[in-house]
Parts: sequence; structure tokens; C-alpha cells
Amino acid sequence: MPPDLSARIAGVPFPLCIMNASGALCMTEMELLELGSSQSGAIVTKSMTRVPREGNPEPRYYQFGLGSLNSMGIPNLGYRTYAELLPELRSFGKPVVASIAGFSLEEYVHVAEHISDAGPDLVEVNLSCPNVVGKPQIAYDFEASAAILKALRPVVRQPMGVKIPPYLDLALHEAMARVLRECRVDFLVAINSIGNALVIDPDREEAVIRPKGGLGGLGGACIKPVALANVRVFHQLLGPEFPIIGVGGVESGTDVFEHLLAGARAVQVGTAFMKEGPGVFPRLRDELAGVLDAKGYGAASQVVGKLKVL
Ligand code: RRO
Repeated sequence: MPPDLSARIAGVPFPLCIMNASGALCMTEMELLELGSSQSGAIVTKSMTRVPREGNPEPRYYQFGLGSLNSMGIPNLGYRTYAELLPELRSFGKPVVASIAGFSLEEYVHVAEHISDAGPDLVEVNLSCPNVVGKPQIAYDFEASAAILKALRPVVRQPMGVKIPPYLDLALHEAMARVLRECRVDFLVAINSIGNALVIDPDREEAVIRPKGGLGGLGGACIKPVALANVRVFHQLLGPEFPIIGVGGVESGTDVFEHLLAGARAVQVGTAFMKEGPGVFPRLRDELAGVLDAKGYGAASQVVGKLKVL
């Protein structure tokens, strides 16, 4: 019998514990439909705002050996278009995760209310976009985060999750864990890209992307240790019953396995999906099945949080 690679997040069944990360090839109707027919365990949308956005000037995405750097600037079609697409997206028979963003508490509430009415399976509240000039990442401000999540809780009728930025000090993990408990958040997505990184092309003597003087969100293989640490620490702080989706540096079945060990029930794939397209999902699925099989596990869920402590 092949290992069971399904997952359950806040009561919602996922046929496969591997899905796209918000932002990676999930903005246009075509991209979302392609995700629907792919092997991805869910369809996660690009973070949506009240009105459509073009995003930042190009070049705004760069791939290199260690990962990727982006400063997209939340380009999206606006929540109305995603709300209209939802019935078709749901017909693929896997969860649809609506990612929402905003520039004010009122915008978050407006977008959440309307997208919740359209009936996604889960709502992912992005509190961690690093790429808008003059707009700090909300999740580094715990009071502002709590205010938004408290306002969203009564209007989001689906399981509500939060996408956090990387935290690099345990006092910050603890502060966010308190907010998540206080605001009755149902699941966590950890982590967004590491904000405001710089990649330089030494030949051209310039930054590789244009916006914000070249600063952008770092993703891919090089951020895996930071992602794993955040998954691990939140798993310990919030307890084994609290669902966590791990994101960061998933490029192989072994990377998925490591996220599971750290405490993730499922993973999202950004940089590797951008690089490989939808073929990444069956590849990771088969590789994970191989890793679990070789180690004698019958299900991905058996591994969650089982990291051994030295
Ligand atoms: O659109 C972006 O620039 C972006 C977003 Br909303 C996000 O949450 N994370 C990221 O790396 N880029």
C-alpha cells in the first residue's frame, strides 16, 4: 500500500499535503484553472485586495542558485474577480484557499466579508507582504495584527489562517502565538518570504530587481532552515492539535519530510513551482511517498511534529 499523503487542516480534508504557495502562478484565471487540473493538493489564490493591482515595476522576480527574490507588490485581479471564479475553482474537488491582503483594517474586513460570502474552503490572511513601499509588515506589529484578526473573526465563516513572516527571536514567536490564540485563528501558514533581502549582480554592479532599491522577499532553498525553525517553534507553542502549513525551501520529498517532522501537516511550494510549473506536484508527491516508504511510515500524518530532540 502506498503511504497516505492526505492532510486535514482545521477540519478540511486535503487530498495531498502539498500545494502551491500564495503568489506562485495563482493570480490569473488561467493559472488558477491550471492549479485545479494539476496534482496540487489545493488551489491557493494570490493575495487579493479590494481593487485590482498592477503591482511593482519590473524587473520584480529573480531566480538564482540559492532561491528567489521577489518584489511583486501584490499584483492581483481584485476580490470581485476571485469571488466570481470560486464556484468553478471549487468544482475541481479540492480545497480552495482564498488569500486576502489589505492596506487598512477596513480593507481587510471588506475583502474578507465578500470573499467569505463566495464560499472558499479556507481563508488565509496575509499579514506579511514585505514588498509595498511605505507599508510595514503587519505581523511584526502585534497590536495591529490582533486588531485586524479580531475584526475578521466574526466575518470569516470558514477556517481562518494567518500567513506570518519569519520571526527570528523567540519572544516574537511567543507574542504572535498569544495573538493567534486570543483571536481564535484556526491555522498558521509559516513562513512568507524573508523581507528586504538584497541580491547583487556583480558583473552589472547592480541589484537584480528594481523596486525598493533592489530589496525584496527572499524565498527558496536558502530559507528552509528559517522556515523549519518557525514551524517547529509554533508547533511547540500552539500544541500538536494546531494545524500548521509549512512554506519555505520545499524542493524535494525530503524537504517536505523535514517540514512534517518540524510540525507542519502540509506544505506549500513557491520558488520550485515557479521554476518547474505544475509538474512539481507529482514529483514531490512521489518523492515524499518514497521517503515515507523507505522509513516504514504508512502516512504523512504519522510524521507530524516527530522531530527527535538530541
Ligand atoms: O506580491 C508580493 O510582492 C508578495 C506578497 Br503579497 C507576499 O505575501 N510575499 C511576497 O514575497 N511577495
